[in-house]
Amino acid sequence: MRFYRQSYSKKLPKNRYAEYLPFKGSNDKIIDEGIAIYFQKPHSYTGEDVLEFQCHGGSVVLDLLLNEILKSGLARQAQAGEFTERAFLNGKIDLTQAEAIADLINATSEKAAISAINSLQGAFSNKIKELNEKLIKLRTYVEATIDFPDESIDFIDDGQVLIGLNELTKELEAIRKTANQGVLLQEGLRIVIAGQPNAGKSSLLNLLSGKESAIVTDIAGTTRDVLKEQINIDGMPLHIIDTAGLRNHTNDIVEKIGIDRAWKEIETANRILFVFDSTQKDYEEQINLFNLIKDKTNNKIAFSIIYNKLDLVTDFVPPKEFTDIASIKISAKDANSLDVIKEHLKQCAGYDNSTEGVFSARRRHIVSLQKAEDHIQTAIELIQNQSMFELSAEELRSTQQCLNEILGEYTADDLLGNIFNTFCVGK
Ligand SMILES: Nc1nc2c(ncn2[C@@H]2O[C@H](COP(=O)(O)OP(=O)(O)OP(=O)(O)O)[C@@H](O)[C@H]2O)c(=O)[nH]1
Ligand SMILES: [Mg+2]
Repeated sequence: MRFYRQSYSKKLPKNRYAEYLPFKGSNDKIIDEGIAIYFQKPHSYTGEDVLEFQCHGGSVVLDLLLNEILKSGLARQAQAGEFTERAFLNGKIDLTQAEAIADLINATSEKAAISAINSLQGAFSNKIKELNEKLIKLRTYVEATIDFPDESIDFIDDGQVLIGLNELTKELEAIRKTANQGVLLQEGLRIVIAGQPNAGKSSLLNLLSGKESAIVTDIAGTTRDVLKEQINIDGMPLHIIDTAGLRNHTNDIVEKIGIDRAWKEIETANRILFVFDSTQKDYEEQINLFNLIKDKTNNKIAFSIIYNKLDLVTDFVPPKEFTDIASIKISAKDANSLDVIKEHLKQCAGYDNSTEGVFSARRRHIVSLQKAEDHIQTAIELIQNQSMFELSAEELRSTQQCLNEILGEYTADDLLGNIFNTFCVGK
């Protein structure tokens, strides 16, 4: 900022015009030359006065310029996400749009980027705002029955309010489903491959990643450390984690550490692919291992059983203990199995191929939408069963609160802190 003032006799460039000029340091020496643009409030990203410099690339020039600016005392380095936070606080964007900016920057697939752009353009917020308006209308009728208990309110009497509330529930549900797709596109899934040594876990990782990411040998205990690969299936990001084969009887210190690490990864998985060595005659050990994983994860994580090495066995009969668990039969050595696994993972995640109308969303949105649905449902029951309008009105107030939370109205400071901390510096 300092150079700019010196070279222009302390005058700012014309509002919203790109001016080419030298950037001078405090000793009057030219550090670089480039473009300065002045955005007068409120027509800037943050809604405040902003002066932007565009200089040549390269970290040294950038550092020199930045140091001069900081030395001038006229500016300080922004916190992570501070520009976007200011834009939000100044009412330029709502919270879902602010989050969409971070999602756009972090998008790992084209579909994820498209969904973030849609949110940034208001696809998600507008839906919530529409719902909010409908809700306010319905609330008015319910509140009126409390304020004027002796009057007959037509909309209540002819059941229109209940019809409206039921419609609202359906709309909320539809938005939650689309939002779920948005979360999947942004976050993806953490998939941990687990099983006995030699079951073919690393071969599965290699098949999924399309390269020799892991060493594969017929020696049990080949993988000792955790191996991670990121892939995407039709735009859905998957974080695939290969782990050391799980067994008790090993004296190898390195392998033991690997097994400890494997357990840590298993505990934080969204889904565990339990690789089953179908060539083993006796299933008992693998069934016991599966049950151990299930117990250790408190039965909270979803499983897929991957029956592997099917190319080596004829007339394979899966253990009856696994009948109710999602499963596929593959050969990790056969490239044709790749489509089978991908289809299975998409199906398990509930991933919809089409991105028609999809918008980026966060887990906190899903939680708020679910809470809003629950409150409306209770409100409906209270009216339907006992005409308890006061309690029902309270539930509808809470519904609105949940919707407002999504847009960032009345949002707790610590939540805002969490959201903007995830941004990179300079946005
Ligand atoms: N024929 C056949 N061989 C397979 C298949 N999957 C894996 N193998 C072989 O089985 C052996 C073990 O495979 P890995 O992928 O290293 O098994 P792992 O589960 O990672 O083993 P650890 O890292 O020791 O726990 C290797 O010789 C692989 O080539 C398969 O589907 N068919
Ligand atoms: Mg391995």
